[in-house]
Amino acid sequence: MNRRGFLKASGAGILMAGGGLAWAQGTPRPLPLIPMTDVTGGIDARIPLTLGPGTHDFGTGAASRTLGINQGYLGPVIRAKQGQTLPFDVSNGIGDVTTLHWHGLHIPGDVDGGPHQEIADGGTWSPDVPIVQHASMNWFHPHMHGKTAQQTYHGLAGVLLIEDEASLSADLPKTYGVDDFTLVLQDKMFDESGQMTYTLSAEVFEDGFEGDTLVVNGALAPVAQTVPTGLVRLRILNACNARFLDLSMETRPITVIASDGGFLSSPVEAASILMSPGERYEILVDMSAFETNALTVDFSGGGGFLASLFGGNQAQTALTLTRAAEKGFTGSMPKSLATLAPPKRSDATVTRSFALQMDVGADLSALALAWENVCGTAGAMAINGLPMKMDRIDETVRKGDTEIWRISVDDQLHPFHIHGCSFRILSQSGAEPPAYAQGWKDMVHVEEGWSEVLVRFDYDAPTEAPYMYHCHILEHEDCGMMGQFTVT
Ligand SMILES: [Cu+2]
Repeated sequence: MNRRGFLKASGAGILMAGGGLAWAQGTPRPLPLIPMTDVTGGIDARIPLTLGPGTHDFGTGAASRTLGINQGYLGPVIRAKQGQTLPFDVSNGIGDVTTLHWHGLHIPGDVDGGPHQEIADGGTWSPDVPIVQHASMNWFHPHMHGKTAQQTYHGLAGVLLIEDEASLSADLPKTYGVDDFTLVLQDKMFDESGQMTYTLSAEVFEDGFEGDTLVVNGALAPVAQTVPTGLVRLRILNACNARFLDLSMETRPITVIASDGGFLSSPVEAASILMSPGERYEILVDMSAFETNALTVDFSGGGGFLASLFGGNQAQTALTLTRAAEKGFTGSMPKSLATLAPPKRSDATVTRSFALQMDVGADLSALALAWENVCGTAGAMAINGLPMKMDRIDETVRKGDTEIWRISVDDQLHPFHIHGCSFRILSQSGAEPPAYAQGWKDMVHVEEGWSEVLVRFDYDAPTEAPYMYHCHILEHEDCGMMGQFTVT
C-alpha cells in the first residue's frame, strides 16, 4: 500500500462516521448572476479590481468572512475582445501581500501576475494586459507563493471572457444572463453555524483541501434558472482548490463546444466531463427539446477512494434549468466551430520531462520550508526532485520553439498547468485524451504513465519575471509542486 493509500485507510473510520453532506441538497436557490464588466465596446478608463475583505452568505443563513474583488465574494466577469489592451488597476486591501494571475492568457511574464509580481497590502499593481489570443474563457486568482490556496479559497477569483470577431458573429447564444451563463463551481466546508471554514492538516495537504458542499457562483447548490426555449450556453470554471468534478446532464449526453483555450473544431458529445481545478469548459444545452434539465456534479470524479466508500455516487445537482414559453436563441446546434488541425509531434524540437513528487523525504522538506513552501505538518512536494524556490530558474525555453513536455507523477491524480500559453494534449495518463480535451488547453490531468503536451512559447518571460508550471491542486502548489521557466 502506498503512502496515500495508508493515510486514507487509517482515516476511513472517521470519514464513515461523519459521512454525508453537511449542507444537504435542499430547495434550489436562484442562480446568482455574477456582475459583468463588459469592455468589448471600448475602454476609456483604467479598470479597477479592488481586492478586499467581505462577508457573504452562501445560503447557510450565516455571514461568512470572505475575500472578494469589487464585491464581498468572488470577482466580476470581465468581457473583453481580442486586440484590446486591458489597463488594470489591481488594488490590494486584503491585509496581506498577494498577486493576481491571469490564468490562460498568452501574455509576457512581467504582466502574468505570478509570484514575482507582489502587491503589498495597501498597494496597487497597474499592468497593461494585451489580449492577443482567440475567444476563450480565462480566469484570475492570486498566485502568492505559499498563500495561493487560502487566498483563492476565501473568494479571490474572477472570470475573464475573451471574444474575437468570429465568436462575436458566431451563431451561438451570447446574451449574458439570458441564454449565456458563467458558472463558477467550488466546494466549501461550513461549520454548524454556517460559517465557511478552511483548516489544514497533513492529510489535507495530501489531497488538497476538499469541501463537502458544492457552491455555484457563491450560492449553495442546487441553483435554478429559467431560460427561454432554444440553445443555452454554460461557461463553466472549476474554481475548487483541489477537487475534480465529474459533470453530466440529466438528459445525457453533455455537449461541449470549448475547452480552456478556445472552441473545439466541432461540438463533442460526452457522457460526462471530468474537470480538474483550474479547467474551463463551455457546453450547450438544447432547451427546445426538454422542459427541464439539470447539470449534475459528481464529487467522486477523479478520486477513487471516496467513490469506493460511498458506492461511487456523490452526485449533486448543481443547476436546474426550466424552460419558459418565450423563444430565445433561435439558431441550431452548430456543425463546426473553429479550424483546429491535429497536433503534430514532429513539430517539436525539444522534449522536457517533469516528475511531480508527493514524497521527497525529510531533508528536502527542511529545505522546502526555508524556500517558503507551505506544507503545514506534511512533507514537502517537488518537481524533478526540487521544491519550488523563488530565485531558482528550473528551465530555459527559447522563444518560438515548439516543445513536448512529458509529465509524470509518483502518486495520485494531479492537474498540471503551464503559464503563458495554450497547448494541445498528445497523451493523458498514457492514453488518448477524451475528445472534449483535444482542443486548446492549459491544464492536463496526470495520473499513471505519462501525459504529454505539445506547446509553443511566443512571449518573453525573463529571469526577473519567469513563468510558472505547477500542480493546480493549490495546496500542492503552495507546498512546492511548482517550478519556474524563462522564455527568451
Ligand atoms: Cu498535485
